[in-house]
Amino acid sequence: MNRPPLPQDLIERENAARLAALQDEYDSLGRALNRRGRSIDAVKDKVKAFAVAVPTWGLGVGGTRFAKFPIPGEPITIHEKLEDAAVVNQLGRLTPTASPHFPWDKVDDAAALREEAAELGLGFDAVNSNTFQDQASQKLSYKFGSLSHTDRATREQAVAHNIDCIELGVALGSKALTVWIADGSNFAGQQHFARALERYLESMRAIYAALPADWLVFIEHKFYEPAFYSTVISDWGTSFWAASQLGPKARCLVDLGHHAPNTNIEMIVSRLIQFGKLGGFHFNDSKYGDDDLDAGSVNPFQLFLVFNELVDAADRKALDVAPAYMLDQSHNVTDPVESLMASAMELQRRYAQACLIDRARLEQAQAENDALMALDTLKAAFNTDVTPILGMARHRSGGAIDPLGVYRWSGYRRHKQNERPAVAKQSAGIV
Ligand code: RM4
Ligand code: MN
Ligand code: MN
Repeated sequence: MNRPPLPQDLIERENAARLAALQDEYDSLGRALNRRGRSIDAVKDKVKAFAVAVPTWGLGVGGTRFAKFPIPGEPITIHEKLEDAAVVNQLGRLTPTASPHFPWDKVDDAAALREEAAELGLGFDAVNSNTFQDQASQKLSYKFGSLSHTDRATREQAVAHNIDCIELGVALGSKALTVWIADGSNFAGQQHFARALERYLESMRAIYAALPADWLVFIEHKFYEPAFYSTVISDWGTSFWAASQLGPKARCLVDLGHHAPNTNIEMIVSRLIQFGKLGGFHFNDSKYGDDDLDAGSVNPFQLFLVFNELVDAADRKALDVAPAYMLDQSHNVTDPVESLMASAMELQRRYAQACLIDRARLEQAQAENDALMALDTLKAAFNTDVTPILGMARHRSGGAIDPLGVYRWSGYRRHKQNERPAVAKQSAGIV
């Protein structure tokens, strides 16, 4: 980090005031874990290596389809967004990459953007294409679909955009493309389900053929919205089928908000691991639909259960590639920097707890059909307060023991008000 956005000595000063208490709590938890046969340092080292990408679009204030309420000092350009992403990473030390969205983040000189990010201590994760909106310069409309459109020329335009994204991603140092399409229908009979999916696959074959050798493509499913009757890539089954047809570089991406309420998402994760097709995640939380709320803010136990599957699979060496972790949230009522820091730490917390699960005890309970003991084993880990482990991991990585406190104390957002023009327009929309 050659150009840290916050003075590092501010972090060190704040840490110095908190270190003795942290060490005391860490040692106490260490003794408790020791009695359970676990080494706190081993868990801390795992936690220290944990990383998740922030979405560039999540750094701006989000909105609903009714309104958006901008905040003073909000980042508008990709340069400002990277600066804010660097704050998230400097304090939390677990979000070293940003996942860009094109054409929103498009710049003329991608190599220069890569350097700019590197100066801030950031790299780039998967690039995201956008064929769910029409751009000013665009010839053909996506109103009735993109990669699965009935019109060949429209499909070709959408394919070309995805290939552009790959090229930009190569210049940025990314290694994956995430494709989410809004294609679908709003009325029964509007679309021939099978033909639409065939057209999608044909388009995806062209995109797949343009992938560099060391790249992956992530297929993101979503069961509704903005198409409210049917979507072309509606669920993990369809995503799995498409990824299987395409080949080994195609994987399924699970956005936690893209399922019907009460869906057993952790089981979907297990299935995709078992079938060798899990590519990555868009973490967020939801109560009703694709709410894009902060990860773990509604259902932290579900998040823990997802990490249970991931840790279990890693222990069994059942993952051929490490799944890509990304946040995909819309921050409508909070400061995005705060939400992203808190969400990333929430993931790290559930991961740490999943590392604490007594797997031998769980396996024995399962073998003996001891349902209560099985749940108790999970709950013993879930109920462990791992805050000192997270704090120590951050401190050892140069981050803040109390990231939220230091961020507020730094007055970062206030300073940015003077540098960044106020957002005049109160437009509705996701970003
Ligand atoms: C979609 C989906 C995509 C994201 C857009 C902004 O619902 O989650 O991943 O790129 O929203
Ligand atoms: Mn998503
Ligand atoms: Mn979504």
